[in-house]
Amino acid sequence: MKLFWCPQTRSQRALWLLEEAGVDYERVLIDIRNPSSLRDPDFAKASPMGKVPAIADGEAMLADSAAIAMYVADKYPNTGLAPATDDPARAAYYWWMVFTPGVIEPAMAEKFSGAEPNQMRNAWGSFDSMIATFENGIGEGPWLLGDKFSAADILCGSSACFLKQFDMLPDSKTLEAYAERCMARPAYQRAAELSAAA
Ligand SMILES: N[C@@H](CCC(=O)N[C@@H](CS)C(=O)NCC(=O)O)C(=O)O
Repeated sequence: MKLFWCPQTRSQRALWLLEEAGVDYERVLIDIRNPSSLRDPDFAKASPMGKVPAIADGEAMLADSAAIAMYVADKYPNTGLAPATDDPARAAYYWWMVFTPGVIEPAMAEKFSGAEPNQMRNAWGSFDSMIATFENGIGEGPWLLGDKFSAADILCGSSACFLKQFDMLPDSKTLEAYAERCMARPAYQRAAELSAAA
């Protein structure tokens, strides 16, 4: 499996995911600021919008960190990164797998741009409702599915880390502690080291 990635971007999530999964993969550096990098033919096929991360796994090619996380977690069930399809925890897992692209990121963009929130109109609710829902979801934790770490923690955990990094994390012991738990994971640290060394 090839991972098309660029350090200090959302592709950090895919790197963390593959390090957690412990599967063989090859990293292909894509400099998103250099147009010639975007011409890699496999990357162009895997990522129609020219965005990282993307993967090429034989004939299977796809982009988007959430889609990649679903693909890898289901392809390698032994990694335990997704509850089995007949496990009732799969329901909460689906919800949290789409929470980052569907709610956290648009709410962050709204907040960042200074746009007026409109809870009823906007599919992501508002930044404040996103934070309240996220905190509630972690609850006693340690992970979104309770004791079981899953790919949903890679997506939402990296978002908690981004919120912290961009100084957008409100005064929340729950989210702060969750971000710390994520960053303490050996696979997270390996991914951070790979990124720093690139
Ligand atoms: N929803 C996508 C977003 C990916 C994304 O926006 N990646 C940015 C880097 S953080 C990118 O590749 N930007 C380059 C560009 O759009 O040209 C995901 O989560 O993977």
